[in-house]
Amino acid sequence: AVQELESQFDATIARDQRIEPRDWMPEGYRKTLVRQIAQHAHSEIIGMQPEGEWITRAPSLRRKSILFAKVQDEAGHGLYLYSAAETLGIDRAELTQRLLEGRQKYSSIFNYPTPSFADVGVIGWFVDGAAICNQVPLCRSSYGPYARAMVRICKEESFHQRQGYELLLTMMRGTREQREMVQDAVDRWWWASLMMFGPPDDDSPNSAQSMAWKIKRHSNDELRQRFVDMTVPQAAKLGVTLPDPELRWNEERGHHDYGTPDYSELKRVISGDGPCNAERMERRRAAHEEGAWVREAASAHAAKQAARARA
Ligand code: FAQ
Repeated sequence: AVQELESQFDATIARDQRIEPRDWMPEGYRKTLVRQIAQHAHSEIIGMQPEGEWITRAPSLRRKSILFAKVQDEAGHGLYLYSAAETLGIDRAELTQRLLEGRQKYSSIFNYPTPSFADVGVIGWFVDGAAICNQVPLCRSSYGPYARAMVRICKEESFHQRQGYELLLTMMRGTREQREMVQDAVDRWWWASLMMFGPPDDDSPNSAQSMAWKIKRHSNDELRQRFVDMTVPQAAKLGVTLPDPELRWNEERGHHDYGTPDYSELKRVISGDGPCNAERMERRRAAHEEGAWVREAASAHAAKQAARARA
């Protein structure tokens, strides 16, 4: 019987149809999805911190309200993603627990500091730009609830990317000091942004199976290349230099060649030893503890409602 279910599952994947929560799925498929969706959700929530630090210090009311809206969207993305994970039979409380115990990861990129306001612009341009490259194909991911969550998230990410780029265009039209702030932020975020796409293909243990299951649609290196090709003309238009002496157009390949990111740094940051890992986790833990009373009140309220409905 399991064999029959398995061949039905394989046929659904082969036809490019969606797997839905009620469908039978191999345990490995479920596990991989929980791992990837949870990591994605945690990234959105922890990803509120680096830019969030600038909300009280934004240079104008307009910039403050834009930043507020963006960071709030990230909270929303985290919630859609936790909901998508819940359809796989695991709840958000458990996923949060796993994050806090260091058993689940979040994106390496959110472990870097944001010392200047130009970082807000560069995060929008690079980090949201990379997120779009990675997530647009995930709208066609084989698991229905994940793919559908991605559609809405991508629309919002593209607004985020534009707000970052527009902020940088404004700064580049400003003083020499402002232009230097932008270039400095670009220099600090470029390589870390390339590493968001994960290890290179020959060192990516999960890629082959995830691609066979059509959870992932492209390899890490393919998406990284797409991001480089998309970003180079944007950098030229903005008037900044990307900090890679090997970066050049390759006519034959029809792509830009680029240097190799320091993947030992990626490994270090993923394993907890990046510039802000401890700070990010401490803040996340404190927010969770400070929110305990809200969760208790909501559960007590729900229990009361349920008791009333029974009476
Ligand atoms: N950071 O075998 P692979 C955002 C781990 S965007 C940390 O290649 P896979 C929006 C990987 O989990 C950021 N860990 O793995 C935003 C695996 O470890 P495991 C979030 C990384 O899954 C913008 C191991 O290394 N986006 O939040 C990283 O096939 C601005 C081996 O790697 C997503 O999560 C990394 N960079 O491919 C918010 C997108 N790279 O689990 C706020 C969905 C790899 O076996 C502000 N995720 N690892 O212990 C994916 O597409 C994939 O999971 C990849 C990794 C591509 C990230």
